[in-house]
Amino acid sequence: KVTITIDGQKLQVPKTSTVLEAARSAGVKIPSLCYHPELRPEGACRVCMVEVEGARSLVASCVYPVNEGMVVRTNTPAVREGRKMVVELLLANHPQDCLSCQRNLNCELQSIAGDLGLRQVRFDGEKKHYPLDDSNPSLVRDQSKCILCGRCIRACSERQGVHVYSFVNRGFDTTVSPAFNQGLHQVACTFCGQCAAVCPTGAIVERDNTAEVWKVLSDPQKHVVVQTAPAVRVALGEALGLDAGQIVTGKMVAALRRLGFDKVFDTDFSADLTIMEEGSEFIERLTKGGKLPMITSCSPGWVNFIELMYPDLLEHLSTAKSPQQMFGALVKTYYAEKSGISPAGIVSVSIMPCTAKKAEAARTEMKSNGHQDVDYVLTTRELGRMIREAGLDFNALPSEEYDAPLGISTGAGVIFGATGGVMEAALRTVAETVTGKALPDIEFHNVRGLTGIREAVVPVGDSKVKVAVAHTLGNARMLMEKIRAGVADYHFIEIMACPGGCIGGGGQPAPISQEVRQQRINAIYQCDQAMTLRKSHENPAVRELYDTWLGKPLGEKSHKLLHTHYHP
Ligand code: HC1
Repeated sequence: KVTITIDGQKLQVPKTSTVLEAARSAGVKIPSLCYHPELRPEGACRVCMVEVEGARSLVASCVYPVNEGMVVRTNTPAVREGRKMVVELLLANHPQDCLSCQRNLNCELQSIAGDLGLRQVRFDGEKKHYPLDDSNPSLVRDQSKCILCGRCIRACSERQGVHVYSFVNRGFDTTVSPAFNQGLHQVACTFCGQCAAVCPTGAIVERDNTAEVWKVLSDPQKHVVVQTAPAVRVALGEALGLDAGQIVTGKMVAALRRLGFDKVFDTDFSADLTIMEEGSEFIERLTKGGKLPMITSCSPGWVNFIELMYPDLLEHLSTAKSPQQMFGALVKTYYAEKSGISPAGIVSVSIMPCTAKKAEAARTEMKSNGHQDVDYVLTTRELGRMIREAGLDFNALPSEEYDAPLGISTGAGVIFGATGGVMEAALRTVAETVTGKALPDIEFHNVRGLTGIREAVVPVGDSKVKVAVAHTLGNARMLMEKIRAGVADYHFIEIMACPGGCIGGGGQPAPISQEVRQQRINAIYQCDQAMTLRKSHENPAVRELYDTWLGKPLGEKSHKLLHTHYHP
């Protein structure tokens, strides 16, 4: 530890701290833009400048290390003036269209300008004009709003190991771009949206599909059904002013009804169904000698990643469609038949924490009965905006229940939303199916948590099943390299593209920190504990589906509707 003084306050801080970390640990607020607590600091924007006694000029606190006896001032006329100047220069060539920007009221540049009391921009700089990159179903990039903080570059490289972005050109012409200025659909982008999750401005955002959804909601000829992903219920509140980790399932259902959806269903139902299919596939591979380790296939960012980076390992992927897609397939077939509504008149919408889900739904093979399984995917943030646009007082809404039967689910379905949850849900069912006996304890704590890669050996009947769980694509890459090298002795692996699993998805309300992820995860397990049924094979609606319509897991109908293939 070293002793430093910040604004007259004596502090003991770790000697490896930067001035910014030391200040923030003492509750001293220093604005920052290029700095992100989970990414390597770069010191590029200089908004975090402070005065350090003895230094020749103001210093960027995010990269300036502390040392014994250091005296720091964060609020002097020179500091305030310097920060204002930096922000004015950023605004001088920033489009002044805040009121119509998707990030209005949730933009870090806007908040800092507000906090600094900026009332005029003294410079009228030349504006940058770049074409929008809206070449893909998931993300839209507007480089004219980019402030060159480089957070997207670092998130994509350090966290995801994908390296789509880099700085290109020099001086005023510097931009952040994929190689050769190509569109995201032309490069190895997985559409995970972690770039959008860390972007401080509106330079990278989800493709907004709310207008299309409003349109079908007001069309009396359309029967519009909606499914909500497990992780949305523990994060939507944040988009509407509530604290992180609030469980808002009932209010969300009520809000969706008020928005005009004809049926409000739950992706948790088809998460249970996924366990039936994927669990049976795993047992079959284990007992009859299929490709192992089997790897989960529900995270579309991850599926894109393995298709792009490890096509030689695609046989390891479960062929089960994701819960979103299984759900969509059932809506246009089972539900259409049961309710007597023509599939052509049904619009299937899903609310997801994920930007890659938009691209997944648009895949050409994701069709049943000749109809696209899922017509529109909205992120949690888009749903938040629709609720605000409709003028609903979210907090005052009553708690309502999902519609039956596709809204009936178990605790195993909801834990899909947290890293390790799919594995735990699968183990609950696989262990009981293999042994025919009830598990004494259904909670598998060794696959939970936020460690990047977790491993466990789980007794299943007479065998010992070795499992691994990874979140973020950087960690996924480590496991894939082990498989490629022939040194992975796992039977079953769960991979989720985003940090923390879907609760930390690229479509969730920002900002997301490790603390926020933990709060959302705690909420997910609370939802599980509150359920009467907590194992997928006990879901009565899933049982009825198999008994009356689908036959058995991995049966002919399941194969046609609920399984898929991949593109090397
Ligand atoms: Fe997910 Fe899944 S858990 S992928 O994270 O398997 O997005 O929440 O909906 O499909 O169920 C996302 C979440 C989600 C699917 C499920």
